[in-house]
Amino acid sequence: TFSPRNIVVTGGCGFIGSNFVRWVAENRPETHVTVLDKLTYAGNPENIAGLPAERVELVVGDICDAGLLERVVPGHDAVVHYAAESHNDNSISDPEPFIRTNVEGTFRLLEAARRHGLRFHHVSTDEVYGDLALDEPRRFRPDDPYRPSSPYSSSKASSDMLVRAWHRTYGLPATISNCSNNYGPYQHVEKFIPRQVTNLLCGGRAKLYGDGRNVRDWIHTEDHSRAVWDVLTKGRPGETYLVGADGERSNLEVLQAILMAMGRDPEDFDWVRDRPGHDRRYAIDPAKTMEELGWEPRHRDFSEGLEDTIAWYAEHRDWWMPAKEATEAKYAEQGQ
Ligand code: NAD
Ligand code: TDX
Repeated sequence: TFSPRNIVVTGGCGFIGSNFVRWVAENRPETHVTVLDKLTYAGNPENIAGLPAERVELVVGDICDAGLLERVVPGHDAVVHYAAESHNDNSISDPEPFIRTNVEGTFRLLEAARRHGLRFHHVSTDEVYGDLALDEPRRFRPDDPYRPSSPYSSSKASSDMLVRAWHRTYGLPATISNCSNNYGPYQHVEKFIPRQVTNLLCGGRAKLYGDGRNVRDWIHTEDHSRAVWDVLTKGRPGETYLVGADGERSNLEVLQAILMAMGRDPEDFDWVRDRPGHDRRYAIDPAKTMEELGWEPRHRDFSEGLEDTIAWYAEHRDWWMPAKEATEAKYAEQGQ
């Protein structure tokens, strides 16, 4: 196994990256983390506030900045790459930053890792495989063909392909994980679960796209953090590992679970305009990751995880309030 002592975590002030940084600080105290984050609208230094300063350092900057990477990367033994533009709806209204950060940014990081001999772990998404029909008796597997649908997922697919090529051509010791939909604390209010929970906490209404039958495969972000650590330390370079927790649920089911957990009428929500090109269903077969790395999810009770998440948002109004108004104004413009 690989025992990294100094890692760069890109996007470590975002939702999933900050959960990973807090997991490492708590569970792997021998590992120093340098967070490299541009602090876009989605990045918030409060997400990693209060961690021991001798173990976690924040560098504010852009992964597309090759000069900055030359200063930050040397002296580290691995990059764990979370930084991305991550929201499908944003990628439909303005795709350009997705190409820049997700494609060009990954290219710059790969080059820096190659020059300075770092191991590279690339955090990606199940959306690169496209979507499944609701009744298809099949889940995504690592060797499935790439069939991305949106500007977001096609930019992530592009970045995965760069990583595969840098491994094959230059021998860069790189791994990729493709995870399903995460939920948990510190997720931006633009995303499905936090949006509904905070709408209700603000006295607004929940908003469901299309016919509500689209299926997402939910995993608690802490289970994702452990999986990324396992792939980084035990995964085989050149390999792709799928991360999922048997969490398939329709959006309507999730929304009604939120409404009921918050003491509302489960029919009391708005049907809104569908997302263009909306993927129907995602589903992960995590067998390889479980068998090869011994990883398994610990948060197996979705309704418990959801209730904890709702409680977190109820207790952290100061964290999400500043982003709420602008996020909803943008949705209102799009009829969503
Ligand atoms: P997020 O939008 O919450 O966070 C992204 C972070 O990256 C922010 O802190 C932002 O400031 C930073 N960032 C953006 N552009 C940057 C740049 N050019 N340079 C440096 N930092 C930059 O995203 P998230 O939901 O936490 O997702 C993190 C990663 O996990 C992404 O790569 C995403 O594709 C992947 N992923 C997400 C999910 C999910 O359910 N959210 C599932 C699977 C994979
Ligand atoms: O208000 C809403 N109403 C609604 O019905 C929102 C914001 C979303 N939805 C639907 C769209 C999707 O079917 O809920 C589902 C989940 O939506 P998002 O939270 O936007 O997630 P998704 O598009 O599935 O992508 C997420 O998982 C994979 C992350 O945002 C990606 O970064 C990750 O790669």
